[in-house]
Amino acid sequence: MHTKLHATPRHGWRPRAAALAATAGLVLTTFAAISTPAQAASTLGASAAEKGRYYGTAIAAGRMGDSTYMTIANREFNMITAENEMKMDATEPSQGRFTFTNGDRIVNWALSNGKRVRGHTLAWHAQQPGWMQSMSGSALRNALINHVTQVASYYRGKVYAWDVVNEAFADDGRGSRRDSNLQRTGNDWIEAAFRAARAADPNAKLCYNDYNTDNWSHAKTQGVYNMVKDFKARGVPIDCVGFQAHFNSGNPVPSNYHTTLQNFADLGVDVQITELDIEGSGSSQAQQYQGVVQACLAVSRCTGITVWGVRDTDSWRASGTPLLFDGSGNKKAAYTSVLNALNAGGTTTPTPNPTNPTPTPTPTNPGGGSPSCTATYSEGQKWGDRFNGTVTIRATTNISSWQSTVTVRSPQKIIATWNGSPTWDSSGNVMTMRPSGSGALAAGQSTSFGFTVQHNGNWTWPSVTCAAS
Ligand code: 9MR
Repeated sequence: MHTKLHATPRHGWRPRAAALAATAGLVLTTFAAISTPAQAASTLGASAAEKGRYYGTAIAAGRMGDSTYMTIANREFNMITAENEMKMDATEPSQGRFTFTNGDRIVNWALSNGKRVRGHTLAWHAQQPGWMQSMSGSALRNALINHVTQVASYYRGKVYAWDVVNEAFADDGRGSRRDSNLQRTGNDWIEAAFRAARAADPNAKLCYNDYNTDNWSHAKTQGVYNMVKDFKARGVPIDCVGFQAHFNSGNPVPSNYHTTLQNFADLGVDVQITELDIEGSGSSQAQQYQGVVQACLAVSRCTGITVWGVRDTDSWRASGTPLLFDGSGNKKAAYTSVLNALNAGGTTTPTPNPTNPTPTPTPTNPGGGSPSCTATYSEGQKWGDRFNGTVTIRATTNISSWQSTVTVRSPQKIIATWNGSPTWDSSGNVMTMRPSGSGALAAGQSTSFGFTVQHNGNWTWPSVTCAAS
């Protein structure tokens, strides 16, 4: 029905309204169906948001002039990682001199398009600036802590989650730490980096991020698990674990992925798939991509999935065609399987919420012939830290457009939206939602949009209003 509405040529309101009114019975039935939770979203980000999650990609600053790339990135993804621009060599090329130009290009584009940002990465044995590679001992430890502090402070308030430490475990089959100049400063270098990051940006989620940690039976997975368990036991600030998830035929998506994600989540951390790519093609690739979505949706603390690039040709492993769009920007079978798996939804455990009031429609412009509409809030899925809501906009007269305000109570925060174009007031508590296409509705017709609220302990429902023109 949305397509039909939007596709109608815009030449005057009356013929259009008459035509819509003539099919009012059909229209009402269709909209009733749309407002059920089974509504199929048409982009990865929107569909993931309906499940209280995100679907993201990595962006390279050097490709931001490519309009095909940017159009896909903007349309499909609602979480953004800088592929290289926020790493240590990029942000502190000489000691004490910080450069954020390219990181800022990506972060500002993401935030101004309503997307969130994963920061990648504050501490890593690779992609260190030359000056750091040759350092050791307490001088290196101090330089590391200063780097973490400066970069996390600079981006304070703009980053949803930081990969504080990247790839600190070895592939030695023993689950031990990787040797590196950072490791040689002392085994506590990882927790020191996490504490510095927490002090610099108390609201960012702090993640440990690694690869080859997807299979529960691998020693490396166990090594990371034991570190996270120890951190939680000793109060080291860690909020999440990132699974890079670089797969190929020699290292396929493990059948126990769900077990791995759930076991980590049970330690009291969020889990995220942070750099997903799967080499291959056709249905075998598509099935593996589907399996990753299903594993994440089955774990309520799996908060989102990021693919490591947009088109196959943008990938660090381009020859393995590991992504969701081909080199021309066409959707691959893998894309369709991801979208279908997201739309098929996941099972989550609702949290009891006894204090909610009964929803009351908010009439505006009651009576008279002036344009009017109502906004009705209904609750959606709930998770430990967040809940979804839907607002149904119903036209009480013929209207050519509408706008709706959604007010949340601090410390609540709206972290994702779908099926509308949001703007925000300066407090961040009041969102004004406008239709993303035509807002025209005939009297009695309705449409809906949705959003995710990170509740931070406050489960109060948002208040909603509607204004029509
Ligand atoms: O995709 C990144 C590529 O452009 C860089 O050349 C490479 C350099 O190390 O890093 C790639 O991204 C890596 C990520 O930062 C950490 N996990 C592995 C990724 C693929 O190498």
